Amino acid sequence: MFSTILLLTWTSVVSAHTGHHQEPLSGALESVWFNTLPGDGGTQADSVFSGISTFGRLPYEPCLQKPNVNYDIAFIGAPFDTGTSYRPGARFGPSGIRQGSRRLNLYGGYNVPLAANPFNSWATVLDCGDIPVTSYDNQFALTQIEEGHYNILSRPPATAADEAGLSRDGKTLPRLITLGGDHTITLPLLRSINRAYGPVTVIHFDSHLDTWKPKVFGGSPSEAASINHGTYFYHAAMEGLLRNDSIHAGIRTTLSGPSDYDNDGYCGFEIVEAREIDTIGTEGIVKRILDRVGTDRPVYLSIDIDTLDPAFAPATGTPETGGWSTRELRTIIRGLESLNFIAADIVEVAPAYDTNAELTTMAAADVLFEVMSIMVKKGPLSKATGSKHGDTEL
Ligand SMILES: *[C@@H]1O[C@H](CO)[C@@H](O)[C@H](O)[C@H]1NC(C)=O
Ligand SMILES: [Mn+2]
Repeated sequence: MFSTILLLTWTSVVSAHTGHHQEPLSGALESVWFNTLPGDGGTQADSVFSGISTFGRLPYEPCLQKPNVNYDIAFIGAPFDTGTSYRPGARFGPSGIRQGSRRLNLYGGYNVPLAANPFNSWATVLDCGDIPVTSYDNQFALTQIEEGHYNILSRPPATAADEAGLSRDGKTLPRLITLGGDHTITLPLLRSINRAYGPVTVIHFDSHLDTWKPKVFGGSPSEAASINHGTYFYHAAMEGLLRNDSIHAGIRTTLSGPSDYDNDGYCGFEIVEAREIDTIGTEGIVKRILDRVGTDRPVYLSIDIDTLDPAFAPATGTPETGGWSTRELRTIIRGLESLNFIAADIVEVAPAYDTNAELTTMAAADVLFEVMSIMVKKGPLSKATGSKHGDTEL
């Protein structure tokens, strides 16, 4: 078999060089370099372990440089980590998650429990690369992230929906999934979302509250310092970006004192503790979230990888023991498929602390596989809105 291919190749090269005939180059050579062997990555010219990484080996477009590129779901990186309190390194999160996601669609990417294939559906899904982010000026970096995200958010989606009506001005928009970055990035992401949708309900998976007042978390020597990965939700609440029906899940952090929980409620959150899973199980956690968040409104999903126990995701900024397994978090996310997720992020993946087996980046990629699957399953966004158009349209 191999010798036949080599012989054909050699023959073609010789023919081309000697000029005996004009065209056989493409056919014979392409059969060698164009890799279509089953399990080797399907339609692409390189194997699942070779080539340049994009999320799930999705097509890459530098969307910020190409205003006419359209998509239904876009992955976008925000490599920012200068808002961290403990271990830095999440600026390498986007590239690490892409590396950990290579094998997602090795055999096609069909999601068995959800009975959906997010790689082969109605949706155009792209990797838009990273938003340029300075590491020298946090305030400017947050502006870069907001404007970059809003540019990619505010285009018409690739797949026209039957009826518009979800965003503030009646437009239908694509869904964005942002790869962080430390959790500070969620503030500029919510500012961008607010420009399109107004205040949104947030489902926040994390071991930490992240609603701390600046004076509690990091002090406030300056306005720039007051915005960090433990305070961004406090700022988001004060700026009116959150609806007062948001929810955290996976919480198990120590506190400055019980008043942290009062402040958290004021900021608009209810709390599901990580340890509740011991008594109510994954089904109970899903029910707690669904009871809080109705199916009729736009929901933003923010996932800190430290929701997972460090046994499953050690490579993160502020690890906390006593967390959920990757299986449990994936099950809980699949349980939320009835909700209208307009956008999502995954943050605090700091690959430098990972195991050689890339446990954390793999976990982040697989969690996002569930997120993109439920987004695809829900259909185009305007059809997915409950209150105006009704779930029956699905
Ligand atoms: C949000 O709702 C909670 C009770 O559900 C309330 O205690 C809190 O004050 C509210 N926050 C704001 C900003 O209105
Ligand atoms: Mn956290």
